[in-house]
Parts: sequence; structure tokens; C-alpha cells
Amino acid sequence: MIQFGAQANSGVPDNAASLASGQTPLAYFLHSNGPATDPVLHLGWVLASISSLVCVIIAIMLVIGMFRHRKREDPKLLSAKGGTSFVYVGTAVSTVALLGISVYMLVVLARVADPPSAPAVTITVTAYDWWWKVDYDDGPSHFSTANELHIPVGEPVLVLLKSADVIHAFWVPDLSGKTQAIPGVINRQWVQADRPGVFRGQCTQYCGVQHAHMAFEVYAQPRADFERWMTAQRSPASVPASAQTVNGAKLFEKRCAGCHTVRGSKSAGVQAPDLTHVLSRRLIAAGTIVNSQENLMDWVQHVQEIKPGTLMPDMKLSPAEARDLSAYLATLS
Ligand code: HEC
Ligand SMILES: [Cu+2]
Repeated sequence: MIQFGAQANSGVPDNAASLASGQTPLAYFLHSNGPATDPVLHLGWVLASISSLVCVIIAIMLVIGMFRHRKREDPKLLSAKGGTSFVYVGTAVSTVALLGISVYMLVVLARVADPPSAPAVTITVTAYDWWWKVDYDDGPSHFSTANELHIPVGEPVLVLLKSADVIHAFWVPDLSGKTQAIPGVINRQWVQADRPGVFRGQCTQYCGVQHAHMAFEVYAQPRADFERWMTAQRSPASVPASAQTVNGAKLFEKRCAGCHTVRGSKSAGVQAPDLTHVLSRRLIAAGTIVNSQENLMDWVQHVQEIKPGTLMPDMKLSPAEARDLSAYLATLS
């Protein structure tokens, strides 16, 4: 059966293994690895410190008040006069503090609203129940992948966010703020990574039964590696050569092409992840399982056990069909 959280396959940055599927993305929400999240993280710490300080001051005053009043029964203490100056000072201090915090928050908002310079890459991300379509480039060099964003390290990247069905939200705690993907609207969110690595993202707007299994990964790579990845993804799938892969391709056209595309073949479905280079992905089904030859076939035949309710049906295959299809999928690297 499926191995949840198994080790990564090859060709991915170093810390990929430590981010094996199944690990909670929210464990990273107090980390920042880029300029789109640094100011927000600092703001969070400043607000948390101020709130803690206020709690401590109130607690101390409460304790002092309790003991002072208990000792003396001086009617003057209870008169309004002694308290009013304190109320004035208290109001003035909190007004100044709250105004200061508001200004600081507006400054932070302005700093994270737009990238500091023109984006180096623009990626269109479309949220589906329950996976992410990721489109690079317009025109002839266009290609599409799923649940995986690759970006060059140290460069601002613009993400245009769309939704194909309901409202979802895009969030990579390490790299970006949270932005909703709304049907009929194109929202903008920028991401930038200061160091190479794999950063987990997650849908953060409840969108139906498999919302929890709607994760993705951002691969921040040095420019040269990023370019290599782009070039590999742009190429169409290799043409099946052996009898078995030819049979597998035919089966794919018959059973899978209504939903899936493999560029370079006749399969051109648009309702599901593009499978042209499915083997190049570390995880499948929006972070649900690790990608491997065995898991792929397990997925195809037992989808509804692995991700119940998802919009792909269990595919009933004879053992011979499964072998042919598996051989064909193995060519989609
Ligand atoms: C009715 C439409 C439909 C059909 C038919 C279909 N699929 Fe899918 N498939 C989907 C959808 C939708 C997803 C995304 C599921 C998710 O992640 O929740 C998916 C996901 C996948 C994935 C995971 C891709 C990734 O990167 O996460 C693979 C592999 C896959 N399908 C293979 C197949 C194969 C092989 C066939 C034919 C035997 C097939 N599918 C038939 C709709 C379909
Ligand atoms: Cu969701």
C-alpha cells in the first residue's frame, strides 16, 4: 500500500527530505525566508511583545490594588479624584501606542503589497478542488504542471491567482502572505526566497472535503537549475517506443485523456493535472503521497481510498492493462 511520508526521489534540493509529505506546514509559520514575509513576522513579534507587556502591567496593578485597598479603609482612596489623572494618563499612553501600531501596520502592508522590483518570473496558479494548476509562460513556450512551483532564488516572482470552482487561499508561510483565489477574479501575490530550498504551501480557505490535502511545494533554485527545469518542462513527452508503452499510451488516450493532457500525444484533457512530466514531481495528489512508480499505479486504481471524494474515479484495470499503463507512465519523466 501507499507509504505516507517516505523519502523523496532524486533531483530535488537538499532539504526536500526533511519536508516529506505529511509534515504539518503550519510548523513553519514562525519562520521567514524572504522579503514578502520578513516584515510581517517582525510585526507579529512586536505585537505579541506589546500585548504581553500590557498583560503583565495590568496584572501587577491588579495585585497592588488588591493589597493597598485591603490594608486601609481610607474613604479618600475611593473618591473619583485620585483615579481621574490615572485614567487620563492611561488613555493618552494607549492612544499613542495604538496610533503607533496602526502606522507600523500600514507601513508593513505597503512593504509587502508589491515586490521591490519588476518580477523576474510570472506564474499563473489556478486552484481546483483539490489541487493547484501551475502555468508558466504564454504562447508557444507555455507549459503546465501541478502542485509545484519552481522559482529562482533571490528574485521576486509574481503569482497570478485564479480559481476554477470555489474560493481557495494560497499560502506559503515561509515566503508569502495569504491570498484568496476567487472565481472570476485574478488576485496577485508575490513570493521571493532568500535561500534555496523546498517550502511547503497549503490551501487555507476551507473548500470542501479534501481541503486538508490541497498542499503544494515551492522549489527555490539557483538561476541555472531553474532554467534547466524550465527547459525540461517545456519539451513534449517522448514518443512511446516499445510495444508495451504503445499499448499503455492507447489505454491512456481511451481512459485518461478526457481529463488529463500529455503534450506531444493526442491526450488533451483540461480538467486534471497535466501529466507530460508527472515523474519529475516529488509528490502527487497535492502533497498527499510521494511520487513513485508503485504509488502512481496505486493512486490510479485506488484513488478513492487514498483521497476520498476527489474528482478522479478509481480506474478499474486488468493486470495486463495495469502493466502497460505503468510502463507508459514510466516514460513521462
Ligand atoms: C474524470 C477525470 C479523470 C480521469 C478520467 C482520470 N483522472 Fe487522473 N486526476 C483527475 C483529477 C481531478 C486529479 C487531481 C486529483 C487531486 O489531486 O485531488 C487527477 C490526478 C491524477 C494524478 C496525480 C497527478 C499529480 O501530479 O498530482 C495521476 C498520476 C493521474 N490522475 C493519472 C490518471 C490516469 C493514468 C488515468 C487513466 C487511467 C486518469 N488519471 C484518469 C481526474 C481524472
Ligand atoms: Cu481549501
